[in-house]
Amino acid sequence: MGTRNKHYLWLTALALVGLLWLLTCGKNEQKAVTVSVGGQEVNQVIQQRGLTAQDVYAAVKTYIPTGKHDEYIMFASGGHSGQVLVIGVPSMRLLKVIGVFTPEPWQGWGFSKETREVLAGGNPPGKTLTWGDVHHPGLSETGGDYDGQFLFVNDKANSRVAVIDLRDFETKQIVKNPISLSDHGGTFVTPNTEYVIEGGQYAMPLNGQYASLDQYKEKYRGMITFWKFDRKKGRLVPGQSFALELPPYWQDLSDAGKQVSEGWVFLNSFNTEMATGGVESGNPPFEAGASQRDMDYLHVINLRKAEQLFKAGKTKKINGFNVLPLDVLIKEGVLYFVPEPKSPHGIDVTPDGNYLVVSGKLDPHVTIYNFTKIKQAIEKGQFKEHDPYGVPIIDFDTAMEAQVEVGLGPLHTQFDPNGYAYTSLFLESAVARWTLGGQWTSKHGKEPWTLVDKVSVHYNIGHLAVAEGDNVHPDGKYLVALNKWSIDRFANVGPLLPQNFQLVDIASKDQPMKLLYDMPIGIGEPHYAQIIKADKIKAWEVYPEIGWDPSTQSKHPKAVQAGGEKIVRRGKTVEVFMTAVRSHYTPEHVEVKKGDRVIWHITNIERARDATHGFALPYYNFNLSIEPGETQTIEFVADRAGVYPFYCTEFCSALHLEMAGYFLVKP
Ligand code: CUK
Ligand code: CUA
Repeated sequence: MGTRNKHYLWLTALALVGLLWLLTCGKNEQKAVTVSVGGQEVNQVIQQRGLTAQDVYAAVKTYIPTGKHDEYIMFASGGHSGQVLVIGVPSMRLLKVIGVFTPEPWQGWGFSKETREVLAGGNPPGKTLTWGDVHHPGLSETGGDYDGQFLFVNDKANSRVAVIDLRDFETKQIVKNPISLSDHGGTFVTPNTEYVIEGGQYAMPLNGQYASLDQYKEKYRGMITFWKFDRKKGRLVPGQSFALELPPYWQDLSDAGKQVSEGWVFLNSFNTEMATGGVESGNPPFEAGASQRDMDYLHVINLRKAEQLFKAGKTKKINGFNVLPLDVLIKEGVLYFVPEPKSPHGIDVTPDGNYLVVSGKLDPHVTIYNFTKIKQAIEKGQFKEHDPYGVPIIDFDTAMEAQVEVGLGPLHTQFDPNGYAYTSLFLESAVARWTLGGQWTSKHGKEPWTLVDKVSVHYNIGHLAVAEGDNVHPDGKYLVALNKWSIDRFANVGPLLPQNFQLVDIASKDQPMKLLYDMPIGIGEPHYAQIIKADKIKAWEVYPEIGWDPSTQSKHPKAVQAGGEKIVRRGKTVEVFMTAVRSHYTPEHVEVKKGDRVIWHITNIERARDATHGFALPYYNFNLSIEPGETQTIEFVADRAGVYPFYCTEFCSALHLEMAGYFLVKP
């Protein structure tokens, strides 16, 4: 260790001494203090562990003492696990994994009748899907800021959208997009969550029929879907939702306009070459074929106008879903293009709504478009040319406000309250901090549109998330880099490595960004995350009343109170009304005949926080998690005679092992 470092170490140690003195001694008692805990001096620990001043700073910034809570909650995509990860920030402690597209036994997700029905809502006709590829969690917003009520996520693999209610952190609805098998530009919400946006990705015939790749330009199409959200019911309403038919470019990320651009939606694209691949037949592979042109198209969509046209009946039905045809979009002035350079990826609207930041994966710049200029060009009908389908194209130089050279492989951008933008640099494994122009310039007195700082991350960052960093009022303070590779960051766990979420300190507007913490993610491939102030979430501690059905957020018709338990036989159907409380089920014996249909409701009649009971039934493949107040149902045919001990899977009390019973099936 160099003298300089030693010097810092001493300064930090002194600061710690001061801090501990303040904490332990109060204001008036002037006792002599040695900074020691349990007989060991803090300095010694620092020295023994070989920590630098920076390490100590990072530790002190992120450590949350036992019993204390994080300031922020991060909702991260669980990638192809199909789930959502809930993480405390700045501690980076995993708080929960929410079952969404994939059955999850600990939560009983996809085992009870109620949760199976939610999962089945996302099945295409005739198929049962048991996984999803979660890309973009989108929190519900009011006035362009997160309101803590709902979370939406998309499944890129099958074009589905799920709704999670943040009163109990459970998935309430999954909808299957009827006209597509692949999405990406979702989920993002309009500033008051009137619509949840699901943009498509890989073009295909929207009616789901076969068409050969020779007919790509005529028969294949892209799409963007606007799912109407009924906040009171907490559900997407398919009948009030509609899609736009788009040219068969591969649409990518999207974002909703806000403030000045509210009512507009932006969507970028790649493969405007309309390459169809086929490397095995001597064609250029997609990666080359889709990157030939210098420019792709930013799609500028007038959502208000599209909504009017939908309400005026200008849609046609494809697979029973409302779709505004491409020719209508062009004729009525719903869709415009602006060229975007070099395989664009992210599109992010600045907090004031006036600038659109687009990254080019193969361009070291971010390009900033000015919405007001785009709107003026549209109003004046200033179009340089049209694409092969007739969509008007606004001139690049007319729409462009600035370009900032940020580094290699820029992907996604978020914002803080100090007038900075943060862009992830995939190829460079770094985060770039740069100054926003416009109304933001005045706040920091620096030149607008310039790079000011960079921090290395490890490695190959995809998205980044700043606390409330895509809101009208960003919070800043922390940034999480969602890194795709971790290589040497953690103990070797074999060839499949965890990914790495890295926490970065961005609190000071004058100091450089500082890396604080590494969190290995051993599930899925997380793409995007959003970070919300923890106090905005008003989750229940227990369900509001005994006999609650979370799938409807109301009283379950088959719930019973203590004393109301019964077994009712009707012909070959046996219906069980059971309660669970520490430490027994009532009844403890359930006997049926082979071939009976069994409908079995279990109500947890506890009111104590955390008094969850499980319910495992062997052979028949059930596990439930029944939280305090909850009622859950299993339904099956007792198709094999025998004796099946059932038991509680949550260690709920000292006599938890005794919380069991026998299910007997008579031959
Ligand atoms: S995408 Cu993964 S790094 Cu699906 Cu938002 Cu850009
Ligand atoms: Cu109930 Cu263990």
